[in-house]
Amino acid sequence: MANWWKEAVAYQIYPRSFKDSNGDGIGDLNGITEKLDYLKDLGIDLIWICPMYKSPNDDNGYDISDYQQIMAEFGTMADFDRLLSEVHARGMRLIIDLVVNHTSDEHPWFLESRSSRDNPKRDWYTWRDGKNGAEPNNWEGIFKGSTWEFDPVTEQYFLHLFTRRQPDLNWENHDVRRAVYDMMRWWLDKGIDGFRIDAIAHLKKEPLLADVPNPDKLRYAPSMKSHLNYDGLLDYVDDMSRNVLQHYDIVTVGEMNGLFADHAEEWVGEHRNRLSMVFQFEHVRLWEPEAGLRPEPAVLKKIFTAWQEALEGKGWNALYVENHDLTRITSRWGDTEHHWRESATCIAALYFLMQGTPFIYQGQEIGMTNTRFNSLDDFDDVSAKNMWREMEAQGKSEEEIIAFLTNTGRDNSRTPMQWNTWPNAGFSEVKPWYHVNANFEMINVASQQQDPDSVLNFYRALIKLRKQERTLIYGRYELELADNPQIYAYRRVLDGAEFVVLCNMSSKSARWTSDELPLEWAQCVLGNYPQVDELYRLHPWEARVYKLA
Ligand code: TEU
Ligand code: CA
Repeated sequence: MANWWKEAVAYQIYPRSFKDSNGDGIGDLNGITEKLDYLKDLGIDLIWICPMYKSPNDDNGYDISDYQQIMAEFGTMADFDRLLSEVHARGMRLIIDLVVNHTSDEHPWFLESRSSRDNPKRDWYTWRDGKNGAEPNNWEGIFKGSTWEFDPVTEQYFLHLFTRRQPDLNWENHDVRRAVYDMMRWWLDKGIDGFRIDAIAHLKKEPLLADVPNPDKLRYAPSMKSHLNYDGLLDYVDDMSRNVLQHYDIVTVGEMNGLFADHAEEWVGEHRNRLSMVFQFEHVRLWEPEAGLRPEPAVLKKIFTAWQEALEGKGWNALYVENHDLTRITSRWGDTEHHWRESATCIAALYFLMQGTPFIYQGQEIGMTNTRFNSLDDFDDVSAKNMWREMEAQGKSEEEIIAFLTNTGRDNSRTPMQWNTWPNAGFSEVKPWYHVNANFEMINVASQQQDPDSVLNFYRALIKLRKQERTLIYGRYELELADNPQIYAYRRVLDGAEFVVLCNMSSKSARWTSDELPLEWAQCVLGNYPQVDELYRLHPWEARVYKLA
């Protein structure tokens, strides 16, 4: 079924690092408004902004202390209303981050809950007695350490899957859900166009909160089995859908780690009335815990093809390769040393033209790369700092820790947006809250606007092509050259129209034969090399798109 959000190209904004409008070094809502023409001109239809709510910023806004106020550093509610109406005035749409697995420990709900054991909101969070003078169970949190924090006021522990300043809401409690739904309606009635639902995979916890198996005798053991996509989670989604989502023409994207293609239809199947799309994690967690390794094309083929086939005619994919929790894709999958431009554009063609709604993370469209860290002081992210402590306790050297976090750290994608060659990359007139990547004079929007062969102009061309060709939106996906070890190729087919996308995912040239996949030069409608010579050979990281019929 056709839908506006299926035809949209989406762009994710991390407000703190996008554009500072008032010279305090921190990105803000008015900064986003200033750049709407840039986004419109790029071809963006849908904008997702990461949390802009009131927050003590323990986890950069993912710890919310008031869902109905704007973080002072980002501006005011009037600024938000203006942003929303300026987005709509340009024919674009805006979705916001719904962070309801947890609140900040400064949220009034939590302040009440912690105040006494018999407070009416006590049960809005999960409180338990300790066990033998220690935590109620042995769960390790997502950001390391225990998932429990002792609170001296009432001498019990509260549950937090993320930082100790992000206590988990108790979704079993109906009053919690009602309060969340009221808040959601408040935003929807304001006119926002939907939600990206944060950490939705973790809302449901194993009911007994029992210890997890701990064969290695760790102090705290990996606990995902007890709260990642746990049995019964879909009941919460149905409840939210019945009470809120179904009553609006909106788009929803659930952040769904722990979901695999074989169950994807249950989440986004059109007749299920649950979510529009999910951000699945299979292609971004390939190499855990040995982060930083490049996946073999064969592995990517397997994952993407499974998702494409699972949802064909049934539901819709969210396509993405970057976000604020991941390292930069050109550093991760590409070759920034020898083929920066080619690998940035090749990866773009690869994921962008599959069936689904493509999301671009700020800076991805200019091929921004990972940054450099020289010491612990260079890291800002709370999860990096926790990881540092953990690795230090394991006896790892400073060098090893820096190397690990350089390859995995979330700070890589949180450096300020590189707008031009001015001081601070044009992000701010003053020293930004976080360092600018040293390569901003080479990689920035202004320079790439001028250059017809830039990464930015390649994205522009991809977006334009997708908008012109229904086949590239709704067409069926078919894997081609399945056994080629370097080339990822696929076909898109719709009512007799056909496209082929070919991507050499390696730094060596790659061949195929006309028997395997016959093509003609005249059919080539887009490529990332200015000059191409051999029809059946691709240069390193070359990508081509062919229109067959
Ligand atoms: O990330 C949560 C998230 O990625 C988990 O759902 C995932 O299972 C986990 O990271 C596995 O390693 C979201 C936000 O994107 C992130 O920025 C926040 O820090 C986090 O939630 C807490 O709100
Ligand atoms: Ca500012």
